[in-house]
Amino acid sequence: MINITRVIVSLGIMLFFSGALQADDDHESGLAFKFDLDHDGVITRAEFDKAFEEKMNNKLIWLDTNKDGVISPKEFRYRHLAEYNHRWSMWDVDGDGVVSVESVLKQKQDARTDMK
Ligand SMILES: [Ca+2]
Ligand SMILES: [Ca+2]
Repeated sequence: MINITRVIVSLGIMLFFSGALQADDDHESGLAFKFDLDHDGVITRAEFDKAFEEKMNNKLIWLDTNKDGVISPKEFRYRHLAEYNHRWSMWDVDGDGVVSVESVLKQKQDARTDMK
């Protein structure tokens, strides 16, 4: 029971942070395409639910690095630390250990402009 509780708590934390970090327009449009499983231009609730299930199952598999069926806090931290380190290396281009909020916002804006 303790492990199940841990997984549920971890999932809640994971969903909160992934939502907080990725909730922007690009992410929403990406999700819309992903959730339209049969690519007919319409997302049904059934497609939405199925896409969510697949996404969560894939994420659970990804998080469970030793494949024992339990996601430990160490595994959870390990996977997300890699993502955060990658993000930091993208932000701190000159490697001086400091980034301005303005430069981060500018990078995001430049990335959007490049995509257009
Ligand atoms: Ca569809
Ligand atoms: Ca595990």
